[in-house]
Amino acid sequence: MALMFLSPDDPAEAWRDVLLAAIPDLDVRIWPQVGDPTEIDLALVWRPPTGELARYPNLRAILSLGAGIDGLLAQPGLPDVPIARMVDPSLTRTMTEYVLLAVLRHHRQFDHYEREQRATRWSYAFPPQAADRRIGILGLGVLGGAAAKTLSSHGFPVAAWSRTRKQLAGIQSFAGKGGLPAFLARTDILICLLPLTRETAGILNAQTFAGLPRGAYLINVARGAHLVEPDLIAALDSGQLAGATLDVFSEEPLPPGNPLWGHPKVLITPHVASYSLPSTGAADVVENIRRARAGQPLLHQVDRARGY
Ligand code: NDP
Ligand code: OXD
Repeated sequence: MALMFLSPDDPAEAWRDVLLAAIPDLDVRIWPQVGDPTEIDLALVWRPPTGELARYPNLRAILSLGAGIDGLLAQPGLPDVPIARMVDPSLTRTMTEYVLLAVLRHHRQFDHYEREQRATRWSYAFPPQAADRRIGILGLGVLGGAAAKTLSSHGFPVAAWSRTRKQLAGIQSFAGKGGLPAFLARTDILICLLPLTRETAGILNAQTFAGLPRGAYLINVARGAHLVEPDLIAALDSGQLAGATLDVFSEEPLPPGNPLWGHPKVLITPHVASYSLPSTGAADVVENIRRARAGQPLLHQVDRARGY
């Protein structure tokens, strides 16, 4: 049996080499050179072409190269086999770096100074204290949890909203639909690190923005479909939101005509907030290859009914 590697974005040869270093007799086939589809029992994938996974009748498991598996679950004909998502120290570290950078850029008013420089204006603004800037993170999983701890260690009051209540030292926990209004009301910088599911799609909308204090800031690093773009533009233009850092979009690449590109209060990055590396991500993938072939539950196995 063989493992198929399929990703338009990840380094195929580097992944093959780290997997072979751990399992020398692993048969790794890099898509589209996969040979006989009936010989493929494992798929290590990111953004497969629509319907592609339905071509492999003997799949035992799908190992995602991404942490978010919403795209996989939306695939037509997706085989009914266990799916594991990516959990990788590099993915977590780079997400934490991105979130910290985006928070500090707004907190220390670099977004304001970037605009002022373009207008050739020397405009001193009194620097705020971290203790006075309340951070709120939607999603307190692997990535939200790491970001919460780092931001808290920088002196920001941090709260997080999740499906189930959490106990994390120094982090205020809010849970469920009922906990959302109080969480939003105490949040000056809102960071979205939720998985995209039926429950969370469109959560960054006019009602959510209205629940934040006036002048709050948004950082969306989860999925584009969490955000209702016209509601964001209206909130920015009315002053309800002071600005936004956006890494993910409903349509990627973001089309040239999208009004977000030219909005003076928006910083856009091209879905680069975090990335996994073969050197650090391989350990759990190797363990999952072993588990899948032994018929054992996978590490980081997705609950399909929950959607993450
Ligand atoms: P996890 O599965 O570890 O964490 C998800 C968190 O969201 C959990 O705390 C969960 O609550 C919470 N959650 C899920 N559904 C709801 C809901 N309906 N209401 C409230 N809370 C909810 O995911 P990760 O932290 O690993 O990743 C989060 C997302 O980040 C990914 O799904 C992906 O979309 C995105 N991502 C973006 C990247 C980028 O480069 N921009 C890179 C990597 C990931 P509970 O703990 O109670 O289950
Ligand atoms: C992921 C991503 O989910 O890159 O890993 O968005």
